[in-house]
Amino acid sequence: MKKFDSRLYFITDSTPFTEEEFTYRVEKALQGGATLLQLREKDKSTREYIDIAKKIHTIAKRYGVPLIIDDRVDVALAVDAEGVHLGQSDMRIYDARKLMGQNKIVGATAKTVPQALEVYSQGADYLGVGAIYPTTTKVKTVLTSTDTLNDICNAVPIPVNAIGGLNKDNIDVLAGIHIAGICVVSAIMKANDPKQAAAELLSRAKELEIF
Ligand code: TZP
Ligand code: MG
Repeated sequence: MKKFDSRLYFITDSTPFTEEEFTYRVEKALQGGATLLQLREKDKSTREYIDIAKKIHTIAKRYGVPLIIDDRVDVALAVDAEGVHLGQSDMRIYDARKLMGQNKIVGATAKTVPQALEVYSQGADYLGVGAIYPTTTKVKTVLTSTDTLNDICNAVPIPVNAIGGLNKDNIDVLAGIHIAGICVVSAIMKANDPKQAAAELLSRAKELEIF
């Protein structure tokens, strides 16, 4: 069984940055303590996605942090990333597992208990659940209540991460829910100091005994 630490799962958004600024910010987030990294590209060609994934993978390996590729099993396989993350309209978890094999991480988005049970039964290794708060990150999503998040945590035996609009000043709502970690984009990506932002998120989560 592959092991991974999803306490501070940093999901990227390269949109407003030059490649140099983007890779610099990702590296700073890793220095700040991000435990899991997802490369999330929505507008790049396949070739561009693979090229940036190779660069980000090289950086992530230096910090011993697994790289998860959003949406695309082919890109994940092309760069030998540690895993893939799939939403409700992406490739089915069952099919992705066949392609990725047992040793790679296959994550899934779930917004309801039935969705969580379904992707778990198909072989998902972890779940991303949200959006807990409204988000400014480019995403088609609806809000998921903390009650539903709690129900999902109790329904499946795999790690569950909360996502959506989370930052150090609002994660207190997650206290008492048995999540494995939090996923953030903006709180780190748009921070003046991504290293400090990552470190503060971790220390606030520890202070609140969220995980
Ligand atoms: N899925 C649900 S909310 C979200 C995704 C990808 C975006 C989270 O971004 P942010 O900036 O942390 O709100
Ligand atoms: Mg997707």
